[in-house]
Amino acid sequence: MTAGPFVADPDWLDWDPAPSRPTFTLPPGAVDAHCHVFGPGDVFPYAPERKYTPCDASKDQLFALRDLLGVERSVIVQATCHGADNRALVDALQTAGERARGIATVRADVTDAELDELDLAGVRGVRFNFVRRLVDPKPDDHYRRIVDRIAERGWHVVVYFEPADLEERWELFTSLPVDVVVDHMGRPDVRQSPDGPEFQRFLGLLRDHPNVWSKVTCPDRLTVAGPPYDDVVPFAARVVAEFPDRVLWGTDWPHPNLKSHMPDDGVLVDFVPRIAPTAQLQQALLVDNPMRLYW
Ligand code: 0GY
Repeated sequence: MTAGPFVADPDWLDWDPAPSRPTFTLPPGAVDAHCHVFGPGDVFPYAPERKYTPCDASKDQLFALRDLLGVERSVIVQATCHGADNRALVDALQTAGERARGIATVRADVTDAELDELDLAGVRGVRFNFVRRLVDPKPDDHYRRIVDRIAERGWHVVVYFEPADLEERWELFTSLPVDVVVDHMGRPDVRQSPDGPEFQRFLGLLRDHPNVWSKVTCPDRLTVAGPPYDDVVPFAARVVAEFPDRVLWGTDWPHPNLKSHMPDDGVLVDFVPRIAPTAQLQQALLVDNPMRLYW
């Protein structure tokens, strides 16, 4: 797929244009709490500082998937390929109205007027990304300055990191005076045991800090075995069981930077009852938790 004036990276895997209809029926009001829009590049250019060039994935294509899967609302997360230029995100939020909320990326010198505009569009937080293949992480102070700006608005922070970053940035992550949502369970190495030190450190973060939440997303990114992601189930099910009121689910459409395979979004919906096996857990994960945090 081309991306307007941009050409996607040579090894780029395009999102699945014909996902299967899931077997599992999402409850009324279900929220996809982690998805993105890319461009289209001819309308919303990709950022000069980006580390990858994706194929386009427009708001209309996102909303079509939402409807196919039986999702009611979306939380659209600013992707690093757009840097701190939130125009594509804001445009998608304005189109979706009450059916979407957003997570933006801002610089430390963002103005109050810019934050007001983002808030009005439906942005409810900022994302701090520590994954080196996506961004050049900054000193803790940079993130603290931004948190000082957004805390008073009632916004929260979404963090994307890998296990080594958790140890390195523990002091930062555990001292933020807002809710902190961790992307993709902090990317555990699923070849290790969920009872091993790496994942126990992550569980300890949630145990000891009631303001920390986790997305139980991206089995497709974490798996070694491949679909239907049996090897990720013990990790995600553990988090859902222990922290039923602080977990979020999402598709991660359009699935940037995957290398082994492109997931079928219907299969990602069918993953839900395997990690949240009761109607009560599903209601919390899919509806009550994201509604509390974002609406
Ligand atoms: C994700 C994961 C990835 C990319 C980004 O903002 C991004 O570019 O988050 C990744 O490559 O692991 O959550 O979409």
